[in-house]
Amino acid sequence: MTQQEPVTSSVEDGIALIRIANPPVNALSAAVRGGLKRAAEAAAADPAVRAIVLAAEGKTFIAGADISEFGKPPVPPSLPETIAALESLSKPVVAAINGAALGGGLEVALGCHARVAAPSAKLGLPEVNLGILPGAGGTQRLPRLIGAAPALKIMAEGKPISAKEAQANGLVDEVAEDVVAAAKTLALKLAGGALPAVPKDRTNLGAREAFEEAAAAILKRNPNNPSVEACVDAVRAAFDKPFEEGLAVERAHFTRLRDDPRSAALRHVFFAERAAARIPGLPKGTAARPVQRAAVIGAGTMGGGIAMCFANAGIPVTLIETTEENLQRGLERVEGNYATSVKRGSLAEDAKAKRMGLIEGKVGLEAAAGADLVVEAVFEEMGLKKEIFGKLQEIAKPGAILATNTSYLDVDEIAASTSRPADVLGMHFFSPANVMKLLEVVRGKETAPDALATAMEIGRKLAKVPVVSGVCYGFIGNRMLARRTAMAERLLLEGALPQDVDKALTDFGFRMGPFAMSDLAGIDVSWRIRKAMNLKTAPVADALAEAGRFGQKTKRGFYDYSADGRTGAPDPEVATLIERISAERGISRRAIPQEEILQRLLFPMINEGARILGEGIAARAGDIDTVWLNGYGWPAWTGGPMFYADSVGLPKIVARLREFAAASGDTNLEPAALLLRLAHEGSSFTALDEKAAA
Ligand code: TC6
Repeated sequence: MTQQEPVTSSVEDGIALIRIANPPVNALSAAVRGGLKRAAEAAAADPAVRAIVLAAEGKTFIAGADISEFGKPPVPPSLPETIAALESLSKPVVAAINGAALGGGLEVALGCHARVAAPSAKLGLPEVNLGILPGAGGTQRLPRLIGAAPALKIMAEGKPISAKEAQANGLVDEVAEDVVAAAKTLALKLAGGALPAVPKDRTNLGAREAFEEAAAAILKRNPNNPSVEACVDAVRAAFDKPFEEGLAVERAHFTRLRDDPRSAALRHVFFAERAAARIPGLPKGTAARPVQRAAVIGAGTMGGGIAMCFANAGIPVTLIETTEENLQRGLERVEGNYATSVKRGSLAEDAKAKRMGLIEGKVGLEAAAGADLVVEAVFEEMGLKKEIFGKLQEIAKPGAILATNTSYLDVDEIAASTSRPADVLGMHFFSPANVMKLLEVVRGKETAPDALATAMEIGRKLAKVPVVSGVCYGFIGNRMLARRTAMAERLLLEGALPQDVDKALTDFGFRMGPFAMSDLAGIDVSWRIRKAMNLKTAPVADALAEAGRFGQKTKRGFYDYSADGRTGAPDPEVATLIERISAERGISRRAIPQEEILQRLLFPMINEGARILGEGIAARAGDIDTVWLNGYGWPAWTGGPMFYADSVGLPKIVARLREFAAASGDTNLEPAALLLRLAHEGSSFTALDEKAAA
């Protein structure tokens, strides 16, 4: 089979129609760049060509540079050279933007003389999300086209704008359903006249003060973000330097950032998230079951949040409770959450009404009968869950998916309480469910392939990042978290204070440390669970809870919140309490260096991640990273726990774990078999994933 040329060109009625066809998203691979440059040169040389239209096949215009080429030796022509070839043509080039024009894709369109976009098209410069900045003229052309302040906003936020917005700010000249036809008409109109290229001077930049004001606000919102800082610097160069010199400033930032390990980590994040959507072992062509209507059992904080996810995605949902009173309380909480969004300006009043209209409250399990997907979100109590699933086998439609939102419990045991275990799986949302992006989809041993495919597809429809996990206590995320939690307590007993432990993690890049998090969630929640299970694993947290220090809600927990109810201050009383518990246990306290604290918190989690991978609970190391990045606030520019482990070096982690295990006598800290093997072979988690994908 001959491979289709990624760029083709045909001439008709004086117009050269250059088409890009490089599925799935028309990324600007070396072959596309080469094809574009040759097509531009051929159009320039052909006397029959009066104008050029640049179009693309599929639903995307161009998704940008081919990210998989970063980190490999560059292949000419470069993207700036390719764009220069289009821009320097003496015949008009019009971009027909049929779908997303992102990054280098928008930069190609900016190198054209005019742009027509479909109403559904999205235009953006999302490079900051990959730790870089636009590197093919975007930082110089966009400000000169629409003004420096609005251009900086687009590139620093990394969020695409709609065709309508792009027309309003002058980025596109026309919005049309049939972009190719409209672009042809426009191209012929421009032929023979002066070409409306992006001005190379300061005409359109706007007021310098407005730019500096916008830049200061953006830098404040994005502290220590090298990509955003580079965007500001490059756009500022548009005021201070001629066009070509501005391009050089941009290029220098681009190559520096592209070669920074933080950008490599963010590229890993991009591909890991997409790889997580592929389910190993799923028969080819497995189709998802249709889901027209959902039901959520339990209108607590979690159940209400899950119902909101369905309503936000336009899927009607029945929210089910046992009593009218509980139901009303749940519905009021949902309404209150939407009202807060309206007040903040992130949701229109009519959109709120529409979403509330999609949520129907009902008392009694029978109301689940109409749903294609039922999500149970009641207390973490096996008996209760089994009872519900037992009843659902009669109530739910044949073929309806029966999902549990359990965070820890055995999905196989729950599935065994029904006569239809093939329909059962876990859909583990994270709190607050309407905000957090992670969805762990738990595959039971009997779960049918199409049930799994359905949960993954629905997850994406709910704007979540779904990751498949096998069945084990705590699944991927909470199982690893348990290692960190246990170690955090141990560090307190050995000499650290809550603020020392939290600081190690916030300095690493987490928004919050484990103790500040505990105070926010409520220390009493896990205390009650430990009491019920007769666990003595967290003596400090238990002592605080017993003293009525439940965290922010009682103004005291690991920290003192008496100042404003939200800002935690270190509390000498807590230090005294911890010192007392250490003394009672005969532990002589010592000052623990920050680096040791960090390693003792992170390395046991990585070790548990290796076990999870070794047991096949997670299919890829990248899946584990995706879980931690989207559900637990792991800093993206380190790539997630397993990618970070590779960057630290697996032999170093093995050596430190052995030291921790020897010092504590805790066999859990002994390096996992898979970690040992990879370290011994000089391999890495990344290499393991690559081998599995090949
Ligand atoms: C840049 O342009 C810098 C320029 C300066 C140079 C000097 N490259 O997301 P999906 C793959 S930086 C390579 O699931 P959707 C993706 O991995 C770039 N591959 O689809 C997946 O592959 P798989 C700036 C890419 O419909 C498949 O395409 N641009 C690229 O939900 C489908 O992807 C961006 O950051 C790429 N650029 O969303 C935009 N893009 O099937 C990145 C996608 O083997 N892309 N793939 O797993 C996106 O935001 C989205 O893909 C989308 C389509 C909105 C275009």
